[in-house]
Amino acid sequence: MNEEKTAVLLMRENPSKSPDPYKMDELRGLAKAAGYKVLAEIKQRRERDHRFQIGMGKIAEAQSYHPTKLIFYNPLSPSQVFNIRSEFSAQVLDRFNLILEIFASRASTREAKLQVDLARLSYDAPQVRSELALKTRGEQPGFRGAGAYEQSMYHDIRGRMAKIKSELKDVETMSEDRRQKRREQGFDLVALAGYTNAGKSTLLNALTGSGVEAQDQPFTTLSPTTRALEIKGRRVLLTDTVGFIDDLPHFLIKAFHTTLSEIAEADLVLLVADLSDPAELLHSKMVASHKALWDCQVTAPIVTVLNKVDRLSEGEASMKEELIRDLAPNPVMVSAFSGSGLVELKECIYQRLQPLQEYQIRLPNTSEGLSRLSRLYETAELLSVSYGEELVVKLRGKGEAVARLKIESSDSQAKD
Ligand SMILES: Nc1nc2c(ncn2[C@@H]2O[C@H](COP(=O)(O)OP(=O)(O)OP(=O)(O)O)[C@@H](O)[C@H]2O)c(=O)[nH]1
Ligand SMILES: [Mg+2]
Repeated sequence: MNEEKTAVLLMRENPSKSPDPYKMDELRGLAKAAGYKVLAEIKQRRERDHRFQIGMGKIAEAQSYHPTKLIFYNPLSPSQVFNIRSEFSAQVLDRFNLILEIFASRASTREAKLQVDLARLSYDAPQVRSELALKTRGEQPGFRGAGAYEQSMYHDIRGRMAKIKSELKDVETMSEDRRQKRREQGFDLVALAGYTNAGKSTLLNALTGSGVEAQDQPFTTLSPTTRALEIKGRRVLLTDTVGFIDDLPHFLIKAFHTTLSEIAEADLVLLVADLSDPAELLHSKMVASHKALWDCQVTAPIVTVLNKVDRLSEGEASMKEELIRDLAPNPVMVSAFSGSGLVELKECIYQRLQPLQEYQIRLPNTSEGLSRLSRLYETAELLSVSYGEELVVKLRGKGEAVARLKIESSDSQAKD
C-alpha cells in the first residue's frame, strides 16, 4: 500500500526584489505533479540564512504539520540540507530535486532515463567534491584517511557520468541520422517548444489528429514524439518536446541535450505560450522560454503561438498580445481546444518553411531509371516527365532531398 506523501512548501523571498506571487503557485503545481498533498505554504521575506536558508521559526512551523517532506523553492546547499535534517529531523527537497523527482517518475524511454540519471549525477558531483574538499582540508577528518569514501564516490560518479554521456552520444547520432533521412525524404522538421503546460501536446494532437497525453500539470511530456501532417502539399513532421521552466540550473539543460536537440535541429520552431496566464506571468515565461531556446542554440526561425485564446475575450487577448510584442513580434493566436486559428497557423508554418526549389533531372529510360522515378514520388513533387531516350523529370522539392537526387542521378541540372 502506498502511503500518502505530504509536503509543506517554503519559500524565502529576497527583500530587494518585488514579490512574485506566481512562484509559489508553480511550486504547488510541481509538488502535486510529484504526488504530494500540500498541507501548508509558508513564505518569508528576509535575507538568506546561511544555516537553514529560511528562518528557524518558519521551519519549526512547517514541521508542526508533520509532512513527509519540506519542499523549498530556494536551492539548498548540502550543509543546509544537513542542518535542517539534523536540527528538525525533517526530510527536505529543493525545487530542483522536486523537478528531478517528477522526471525520474515519468521517464519511460531509455533516452529520458539516461538524461535523468545524468542530471542527478551532475547535481551530486560538485556536492561530493565539496565534501571531499572539506575533509581533505582536515576540517571534518574521515574515518579512515581523509575523505577516502568521498574520493572513491566522486570517481565513481565521474565514471558513471562519462558512460551515460557516451550512451547518449549514440542516441544523438541515431536521432541525427534519422533527421537527415527524413529531410532527404522531403520532410520539413518542425518542433513544438515552450513553457511546460502551455499546451504543446494538445496542439500536436489538434494539428495531426493524434492522441498524445496532455494534462493540466507540469512535465507531462518528457520524451519527444513526432507526428506527420501535410500543409498544402508539404510534408511536415511535427515533434513535441519537454517543456521549459524558469530558474533551472544550466547543467539540467545540458543533461537534456539529446531531447532538446530536436528543437535545436528543427527547420522551424513553434514557441507555444499560454495566453490565458496573467500578463506578468506570461511575460516572464516568454523570457524564460527565449533563454531556453538560446541555451538550445536554436538558429531556425521561430513562430510564437499564443494558445488557449478560448479562455479570453477578444479585448483581453489583444491587450496581452500587445504586452509581449517585444518578445513575440508576429504571433499567431490559436486555441488547440476549439481549433480556432489553426488554419492561420498552418499557413504561417507554410510561409516560414524554406521555399521549395524546382529542378530538372535526367534518368536512363531503363527499368533501373523507372525504378528511380518511382522513388522520386516519395521525396518530391513531380511536375512533369517526358519519356524519350531518356526520362526528363521536372520536380519541386526541398534542398536536401533534391541534393541527394542529384547525386543519385549522374546527369542533373538545377533550374533555379
Ligand atoms: N482552454 C484550453 N486549454 C488548453 C488548450 N490547450 C491545452 N489546454 C490544456 O492545458 C493543459 C496542458 O496541456 P498540454 O498539452 O499537456 O501542455 P504541454 O505544453 O504539452 O505540457 P507539458 O508536456 O507538461 O510540458 C491541459 O489541461 C490541456 O487540456 C486550449 O487551447 N484551451
Ligand atoms: Mg506535453
